[in-house]
Amino acid sequence: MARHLITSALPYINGIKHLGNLVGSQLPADLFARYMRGRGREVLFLCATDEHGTPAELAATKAGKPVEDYCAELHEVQARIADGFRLSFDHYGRSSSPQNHALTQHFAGRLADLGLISEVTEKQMYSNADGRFLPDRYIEGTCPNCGFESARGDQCDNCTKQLDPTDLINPYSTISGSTDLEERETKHLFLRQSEMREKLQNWIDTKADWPILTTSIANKWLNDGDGLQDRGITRDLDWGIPVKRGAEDWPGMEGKVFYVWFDAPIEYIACAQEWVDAGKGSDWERWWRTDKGADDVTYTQFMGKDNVPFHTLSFPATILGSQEPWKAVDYIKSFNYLNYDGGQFSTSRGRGVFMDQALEILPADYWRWWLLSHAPESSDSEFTWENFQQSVNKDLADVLGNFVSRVTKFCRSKFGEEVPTGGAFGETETALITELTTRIRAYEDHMSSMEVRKSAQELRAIWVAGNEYLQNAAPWSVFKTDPEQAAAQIRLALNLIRLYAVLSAPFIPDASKALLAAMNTDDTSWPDNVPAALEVLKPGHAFTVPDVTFRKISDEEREDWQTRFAGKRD
Ligand code: B3M
Ligand code: ZN
Repeated sequence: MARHLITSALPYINGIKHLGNLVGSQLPADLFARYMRGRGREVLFLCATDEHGTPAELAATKAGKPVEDYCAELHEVQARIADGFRLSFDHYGRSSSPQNHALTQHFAGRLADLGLISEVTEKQMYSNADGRFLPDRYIEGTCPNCGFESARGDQCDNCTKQLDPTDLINPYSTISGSTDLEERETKHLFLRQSEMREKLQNWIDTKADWPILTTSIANKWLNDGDGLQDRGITRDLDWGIPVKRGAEDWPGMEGKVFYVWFDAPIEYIACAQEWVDAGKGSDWERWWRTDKGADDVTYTQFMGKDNVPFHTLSFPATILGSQEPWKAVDYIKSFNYLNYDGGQFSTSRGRGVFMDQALEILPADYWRWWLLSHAPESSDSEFTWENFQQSVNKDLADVLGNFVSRVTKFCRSKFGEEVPTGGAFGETETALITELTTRIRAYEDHMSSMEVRKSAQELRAIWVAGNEYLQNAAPWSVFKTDPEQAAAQIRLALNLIRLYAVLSAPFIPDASKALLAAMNTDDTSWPDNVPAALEVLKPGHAFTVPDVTFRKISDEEREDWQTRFAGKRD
């Protein structure tokens, strides 16, 4: 049976992520991992904190802490919050791990041996006021491509173009704000991506099934202007993985570190080693080496669109370039941006809801449901409090929650807290089973092709079908004339609750658990056969009426939150 290696883009260590970050990678990756496990597939789901580069250094300086301490602390914070959102990583690693140091240095040595790394003496921006070079996020200015005024030295957030600090118009230091900058010579390593252009183009051309969003970005960088550019993979920074050629020193590169985007994707592999070294797994090579069994692994990556160039070009240049039998990605699922209430989420301005705050106001399932059912797949999407309130109140409270409560309470009052005996299924039941069968097969298709919104829509339709059945069957009136038939109807409805728990688990894992507990079963078998799945809970099986599955959001709460998250987080 196919095994699934799943990775989410690695969140930067520099603070707590907002809901836009969450829905762009970690959350849909979790949905897919949970679904595949639910279908009985073997899954290795990995994520880690991305700890190097200027984002980490800048955040540590701001927090007044040594960067190692800052990273260790924020890793724990992010791991705890990920847990709060029920992100079911098999391992949550750290790109600063010894495993990643060794592997990154290995790749650099290997690529150098194969002539794919060049040493270039180049001009970099030096700040006289700060007494240092200003790589990447230490420098900002106007984007030469789109005119965006706070483009960073490594990439423009507005148009996603990868930049060099020297490309920026009107540059300034983000440390001191100084514009007293000059170009000074320094030596760096470059990955000769231009040499790899054809190999990469051929590889991308085999990916006809990838989302257009993914391949169009890759093709743009492969073919724009002069074609794929060589990329600097080292930096004049203190914090990072020291530049070495395998285990050997690299003459002339003393005191320099690898560029964060060189070592971060390598952490996808190193993370599997960490997983083994932490005693959670026994063999990482069977997931990552095609000569050690990884040939039957399907590898899927999840990320926001701004990360696509690095995953379709830079990282593949590293692993294909090494000519070693590494497992390459099979499918890249990329996302557009989630906006916040008429603007953008902004980490620097504290605009929007951050992961820790979200969990302070409502449990994870409420957020998971809204975010996934509104995932920015075909275009950017927008979070508004009205929309959030409406989806929670309708989908979760009225449709799913209400079904559970009506069925279990009615049963308790008429038949007691056990699955009633007697009666038989008739036409209405057969019709429901037919509809559910069609819908469940459609849900499976959408889930396995990672169509997140369509999956959510189908799941909701499956919940609605149960409600409509209950409405039409009306066991509360049938009971007065034909208690046997009402018993059969309620038996079916109780079984539907278990079925809903199984199908909904990837979206709302906590509610799913609570429903299974109330139904007093740990049978999570997938409904390959729907009629059989609706007879798992036998007559006489005891259950309990669960607490409120989902509560409604009031207008006062909505207004209060709207004001609270409008800006300036302290
Ligand atoms: N940390 C960028 C981001 O969080 C970056 C992803 C790395 S994936 C190897 O958006
Ligand atoms: Zn731009």
